[in-house]
Amino acid sequence: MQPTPEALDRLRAIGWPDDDTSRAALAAAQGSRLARVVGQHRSAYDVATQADEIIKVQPPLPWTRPRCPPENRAAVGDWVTLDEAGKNILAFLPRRSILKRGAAGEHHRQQLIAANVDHVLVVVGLDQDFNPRRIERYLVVIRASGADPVLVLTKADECEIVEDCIDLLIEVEESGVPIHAVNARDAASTAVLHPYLAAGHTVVLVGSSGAGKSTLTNTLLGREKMKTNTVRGNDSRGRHTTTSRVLTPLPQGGCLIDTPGMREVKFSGDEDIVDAFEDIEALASGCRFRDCVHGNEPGCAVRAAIEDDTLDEARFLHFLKLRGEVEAAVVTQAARRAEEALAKTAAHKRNKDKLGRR
Ligand SMILES: Nc1nc2c(ncn2[C@@H]2O[C@H](COP(=O)(O)OP(=O)(O)OP(=O)(O)O)[C@@H](O)[C@H]2O)c(=O)[nH]1
Ligand SMILES: [Mg+2]
Ligand SMILES: [Zn+2]
Repeated sequence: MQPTPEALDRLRAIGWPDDDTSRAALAAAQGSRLARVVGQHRSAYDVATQADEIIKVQPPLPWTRPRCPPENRAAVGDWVTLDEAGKNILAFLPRRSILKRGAAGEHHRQQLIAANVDHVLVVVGLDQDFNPRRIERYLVVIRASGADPVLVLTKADECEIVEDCIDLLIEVEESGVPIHAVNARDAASTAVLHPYLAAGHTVVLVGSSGAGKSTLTNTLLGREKMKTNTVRGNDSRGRHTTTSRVLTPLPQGGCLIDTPGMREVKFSGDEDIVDAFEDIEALASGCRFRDCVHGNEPGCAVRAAIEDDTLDEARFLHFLKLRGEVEAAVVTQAARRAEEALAKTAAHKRNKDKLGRR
């Protein structure tokens, strides 16, 4: 199945990249129609077949089983193929990128935030939401996604120390992450984000509640599609106004996924801490021992850099903390996968026994 030129135009408007990889994926897929997941409900999906046509479709049966790991089901941003009637999803196409985190409380499962995005915009308010340590946490998660991080600092219009805040993000900036300070309510100001929103491109917005994700969505879209709400005066906290992930095609040609505010950025176990702390990794290449963990080993270049003030000690301590969390997440994820494999084998055996008795 390859789209006709007219169909291709319609697919471009919902973010179809039409590159070699996606064409090959489509050629290998079964199904009669290609659609993109724009919303996900308990038992159904909203998919778009073109910018102004959204239909409700049913997932394949295995996805509805409680044991089905979230990463095996479609997420918002995924490309899916539909059956002849256009009512059921057959499968999702291989992903270009997948943003996920450790799900809160739920048996160490992963939670998929968005699939097939090119950039992840970390939206942080220049009010009491501003916290460099939390930004580092987001970057660890994003580095594992296959998409590129961009930092969007909102409420620049109400902040008198924008430059000082950006100065606190020197390591982030030096690691190549673009930083934009904007007024999310003002279209002229948010125009700096248009380069991320060209046809065939998709971005996802992540950040705490009240950071301005939906405000940004509405301004870029040019109308009030998403509900927004004021933040609490004493601590700038939002009210968890957005409750589900929504993909919206934008007039700029690209697509944007708005998400609910995150209370916690938990690791899934797929992260590689080193990717997000390139400065520390570069220093570590000068350690005497290749497997130096920068504890008490002799000849540790990282500790030497802290001594002579070329590395901020607080950043190093945060690196150690996050490294510990990622390691713990790797262990729990391995345990969960083993448990799932066991459950699968047991179910398989039960089925065989049943058949044997017949
Ligand atoms: N002055 C100013 N206010 C902003 C800006 N961005 C967002 N706000 C305000 O901040 C409040 C929260 O914005 P929302 O867009 O609802 O925040 P959100 O990130 O979508 O929050 P959740 O949906 O709860 O996750 C609203 O009152 C917005 O008007 C900005 O750049 N400048
Ligand atoms: Mg919102
Ligand atoms: Zn070392």
